[in-house]
Amino acid sequence: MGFHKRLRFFLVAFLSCFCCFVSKAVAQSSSPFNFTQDGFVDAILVNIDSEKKLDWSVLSSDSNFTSTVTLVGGEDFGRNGDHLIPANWTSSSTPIIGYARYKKGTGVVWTVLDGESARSVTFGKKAAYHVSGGDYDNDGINDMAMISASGAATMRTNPFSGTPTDVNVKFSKRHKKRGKAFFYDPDGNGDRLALLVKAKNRNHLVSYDIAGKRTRARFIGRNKKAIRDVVPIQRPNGTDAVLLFLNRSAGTMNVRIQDPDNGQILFNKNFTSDKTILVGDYLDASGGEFALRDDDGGLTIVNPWTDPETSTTITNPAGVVADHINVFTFASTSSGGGEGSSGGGGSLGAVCPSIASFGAGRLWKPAADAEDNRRGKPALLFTGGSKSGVSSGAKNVYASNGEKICQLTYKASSIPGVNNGAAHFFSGWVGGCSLTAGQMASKARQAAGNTNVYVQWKGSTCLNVGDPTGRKGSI
Ligand SMILES: [Ca+2]
Ligand SMILES: [Ca+2]
Ligand SMILES: [Ca+2]
Ligand SMILES: [Ca+2]
Repeated sequence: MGFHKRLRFFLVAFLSCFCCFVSKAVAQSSSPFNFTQDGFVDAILVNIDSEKKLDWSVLSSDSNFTSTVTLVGGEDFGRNGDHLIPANWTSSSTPIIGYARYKKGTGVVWTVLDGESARSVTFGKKAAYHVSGGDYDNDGINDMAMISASGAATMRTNPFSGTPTDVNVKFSKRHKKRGKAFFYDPDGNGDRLALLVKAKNRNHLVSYDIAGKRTRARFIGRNKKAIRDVVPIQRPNGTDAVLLFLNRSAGTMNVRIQDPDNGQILFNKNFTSDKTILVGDYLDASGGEFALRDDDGGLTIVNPWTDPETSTTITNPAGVVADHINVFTFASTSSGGGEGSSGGGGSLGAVCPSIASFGAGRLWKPAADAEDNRRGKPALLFTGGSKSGVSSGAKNVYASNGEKICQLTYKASSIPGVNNGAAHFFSGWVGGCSLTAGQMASKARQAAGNTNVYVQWKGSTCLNVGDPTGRKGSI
């Protein structure tokens, strides 16, 4: 009897889960990352296994993101710390997975899984912005782009299919330094490689098309707060608007969508979830949607094109959810915005203008007790007032000379309320440096002659960890 009861419970839970989602119409348009051929983007799911390797799958759009589809070759493809570059690399209708990794003496190596074999292309310098997800020549196949520290930029079409072609353009060095790289398609003629440049009064949007034609628009509004991400989002008419993901105070994020021609604000809302943002055509409603990863690990997909906007929540996907748009850099030190200035030492004061000690609500654990790659590696936890205002961006760990030696990345808790609802950052999570405390200490000694390290906290304040192999603070 007990067995039957349990079975029925599962069945009811399963059905009620299914009922709350809208049914999908037939495919309307081609999608940039659609494994299940239903016309809608699937969410990419990555897990790090105990050997630090990446296991890939997708949350399929045709199951309303409730079921996981395993990918052929998706087991152990890439490793912790790699940047994800899943895209239509070889055909406009078949997305494949891939990753980018910096290799000393070689450059940035982009590797994709073409059928059963991995293929690699070297493209881009360490300090450049690397942009994956754009299609500049509008053939439906993903292209590579990079903007180097000098502002010199290259769009490479057909890197893994046909004959690669490079188109070189030049942004100003100042724009590269102050800008966020992305791409967008304003008119259906292909993506433009773009920088959204923060300025005192108005932001500037500077972009190049594949023919090398430059456009520049002034944007309504300015942002005192840091711009976390800039991504394209498809409007109901099929062309792209520009979505800005902005830091606000106390764990609040602002999502703003603007018309790329004149900066007109099309959508503007604050969200208390301050986590990752994904963009894609996930739902049947026309135009693209954006998705936010919540505190409790759930994923909320928001359709910004209805008034008021509508949203759908997906419960706790088991892994890191990603989309096909990725802008990344391998620069080893970071300036104020946490993005891409070129390498070199500097001083601790440049990266940590103010320094605090570990007090209540802040905890440095030298060895996390998680089951996966996080195990035995440092974890950083914040609760209460020490947690408020802490962004979910990666937290850099610096040696005492200001050299970045590691980064910890945020992981939403799979068990709400664990450790008093603490925000967790790990060395061994996706995008983290994966060093143990002992390795961190020896890296700090190499850099600065002592084992003391400092970790970013909130705003421009860092916490003095001291020797990373010891436990600091309490929650
Ligand atoms: Ca799909
Ligand atoms: Ca594995
Ligand atoms: Ca292309
Ligand atoms: Ca849609």
